[in-house]
Amino acid sequence: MSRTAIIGAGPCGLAQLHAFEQARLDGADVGEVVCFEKQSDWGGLWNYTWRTGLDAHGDPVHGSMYRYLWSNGPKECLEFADYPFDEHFGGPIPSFPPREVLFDYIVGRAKKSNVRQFIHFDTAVRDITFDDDSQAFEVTVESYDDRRLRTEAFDHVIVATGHFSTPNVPEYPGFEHFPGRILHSHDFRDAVEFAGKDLLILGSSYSAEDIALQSRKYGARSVTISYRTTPMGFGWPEGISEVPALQHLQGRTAHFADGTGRSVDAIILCTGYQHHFPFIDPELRLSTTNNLYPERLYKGVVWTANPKLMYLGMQDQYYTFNMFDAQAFLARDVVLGRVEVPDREVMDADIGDWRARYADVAGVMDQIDFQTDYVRDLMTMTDYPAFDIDLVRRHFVDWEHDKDASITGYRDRCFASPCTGTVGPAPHTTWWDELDDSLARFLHH
Ligand code: FAD
Ligand code: NA7
Repeated sequence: MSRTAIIGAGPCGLAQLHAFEQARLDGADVGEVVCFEKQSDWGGLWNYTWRTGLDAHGDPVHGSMYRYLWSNGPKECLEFADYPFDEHFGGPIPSFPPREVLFDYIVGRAKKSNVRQFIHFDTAVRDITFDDDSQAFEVTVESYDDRRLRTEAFDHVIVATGHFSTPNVPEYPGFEHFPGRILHSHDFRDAVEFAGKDLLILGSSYSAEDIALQSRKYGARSVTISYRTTPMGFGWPEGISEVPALQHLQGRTAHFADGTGRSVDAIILCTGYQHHFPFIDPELRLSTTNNLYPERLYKGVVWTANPKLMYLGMQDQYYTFNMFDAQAFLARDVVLGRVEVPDREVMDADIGDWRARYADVAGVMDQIDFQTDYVRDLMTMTDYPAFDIDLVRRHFVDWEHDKDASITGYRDRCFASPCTGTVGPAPHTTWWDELDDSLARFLHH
């Protein structure tokens, strides 16, 4: 019997288990599918943890999500094509739910497809190698229960461990003498900690934008955002401003490239993450920056040097859950032999074509079109149910315009489902005024 290992039970790993289960229900022989998850529950980043640093077992904490995190894109852009929001919540809900609501949705489909039985929780994958003689992978895992290592053979391995967990932590002159807290966004948990403080944030992407906004929303006295390359340029609310690159610190005072300086109490490094997979043999290990089309992955999924190895969700992400689904259906069909992987040269040429197009991508609208076409391409390869992807593309474009119009108001907008057409109602309280991020408050106010 063929054996497939899935590493991680976050949105990607759960999408993979779901994809196999759909095939099994249709009568396919999917062999044995085993998922290893180092945390004690599923949901990946959406499974909130208060912990930072090391987990209870001495491993790095996976979670990077924080309190008061509302979806930063319309939920309609990530809807599972085969499990609409209407089905899960029994009626329309607003377009920008908080984390707990999206966690509930992700887990809802996983419960419906009854995949928990395939997951070994509290089990960390420590090593993955490929044995040329047996043409199988050797996967070494450690169970936290007894701390024993065991090695099992698998015909296919699907890596779904995410890439927003290992922080990229730069150092600037003066950090070592700064008389306040310096942390990476990976370790940020509760904005209330910074109430009344003057905060410096480094970075100009999603984490910088969101952590700046919510720090101010929950009471920071001022937030200064320092960009390295390009400012975000939103119409920031009073108390938030953008300045050029940090040069150095002198005591509490941060000095910037335009010659200005600010006294700050704490520094949050929203400087992104590393694709870091120390548990994979270097020969099999994806090494890439955070971009929309990593090298060496055919269709963004199949490891060209050994197509029995696949990676999910390794791209930078506009699309999330529905893209993960489309990838998982492809990975499943490669395992089942329903999709034939072409020769290495053909795969390399295909990757070359995508990356050549990516080199010409300029700006967010091009990026949205690029990833839309990528997902569209994936969907031609499997029977993942159709959804109105042109509508999703338009939603992303509108969302970008909404953010430019009001960075504090874009989460109050309403979008139509690409699966059911249902339009999300306006939230009962505008996002800027809403402090309670609980599911109960969001759904049952
Ligand atoms: P993850 O969610 O990271 O899950 C990976 C799983 O693999 C984890 O459960 C982990 O414990 C497990 N794992 C890792 N290593 C091992 C190992 N060695 N052995 C066993 N198990 C292992 N997306 C959106 O659509 N909307 C948002 O609003 C949004 N906000 C975000 C906010 C933050 C702060 C971050 C960091 C990301 C956000 N994202 C958002 C993007 C997010 O990447 C995806 O939504 C999604 O969580 C990715 O799923 P994944 O399964 O690839 O990875
Ligand atoms: P991103 O999107 O990878 O962005 C990383 C940011 O960090 C980006 O603005 C970089 O600036 C900046 N950066 C990187 N290194 C440095 C140094 N040394 N100094 C200053 N600035 C630096 O990561 P995010 O955490 O924002 O987002 C990741 C996910 O989390 C995303 O999916 C969200 O949904 C939540 P650059 O433009 O390269 O100059």
